[in-house]
Amino acid sequence: MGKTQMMLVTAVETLDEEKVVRLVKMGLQRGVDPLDIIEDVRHGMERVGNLYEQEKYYIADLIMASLIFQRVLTIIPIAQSKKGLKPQVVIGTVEGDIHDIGKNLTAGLLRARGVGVVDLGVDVSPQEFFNALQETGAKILGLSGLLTSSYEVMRKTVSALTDAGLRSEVQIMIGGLVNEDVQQHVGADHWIIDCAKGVELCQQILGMGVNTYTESAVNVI
Ligand code: B12
Repeated sequence: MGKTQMMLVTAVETLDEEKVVRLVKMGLQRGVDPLDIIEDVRHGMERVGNLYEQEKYYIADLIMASLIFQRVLTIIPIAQSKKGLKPQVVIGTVEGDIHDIGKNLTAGLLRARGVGVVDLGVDVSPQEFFNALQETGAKILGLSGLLTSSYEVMRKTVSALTDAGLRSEVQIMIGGLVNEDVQQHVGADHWIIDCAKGVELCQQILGMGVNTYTESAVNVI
């Protein structure tokens, strides 16, 4: 990791909002890929989470970290969504979980790349996911979750689709705090921790051309 990148990760970790903003702007001016900058900020948030786990930070610090992330997104807004897109992806944060920053980012990038998204929001039950897939005929389901307890809800959601005979018609990707073991447990097709890769995968599944994101998916102001 480069020195400036390291400084950004540390600025997020220490919740130094003004320094984060300065470093993000500096990165953009130097032509750093906006999605790489977002990845660094995510990395810093992971560290905030670790400090919370070690009881060195409190819930207020988690809230502060999410506010810093939202501020960063005002500096790096995702391009305007294209209008009238056919729903191709159903996405949501699973029941019991309200972490939505990564999910919102993914939905925004998908729309910016011309992929129609039905975003069910947070705390979404297996039944609600099932209903949305049936109503829209979307072929991709994106489940987001950052709590350990979310894995079981993801598994139940996949089971509900299997029981209803819908599983083979839908590609399921999970995102958030996930890994291959979680994917296996849940019975999903893919696991993603970098939304840019998730968007690329959706485009591939849907048979769309894949371009670089920085050129058209993200507007820098
Ligand atoms: C910010 C934050 C919060 C904020 C969330 C604000 C919001 N609107 O989302 C608030 C303060 C509300 C919060 C609350 C809680 N939190 Co919290 N939180 C975090 C923190 C620090 C950062 C999460 C984040 O936004 N990261 C930045 C985004 C961009 O990253 P991301 O979500 O991973 O998304 C990326 C990818 O995963 C991907 N992606 C995400 N979703 C999807 C979906 C698809 C389909 C695809 C393709 C890709 C994709 O795209 C993104 C960009 O690449 C994490 C620490 C961590 N390690 O992540 C803890 C963390 C997740 N929280 C934790 C905890 C314990 C809680 C609370 C229980 C605390 C409490 N005692 O109340 C509550 C739970 C509330 C609930 N019921 O959900 C724990 C979970 C531990 C566990 N194993 O279960 C963590 C890991 C902290 C820790 N290390 O202890 N939290």
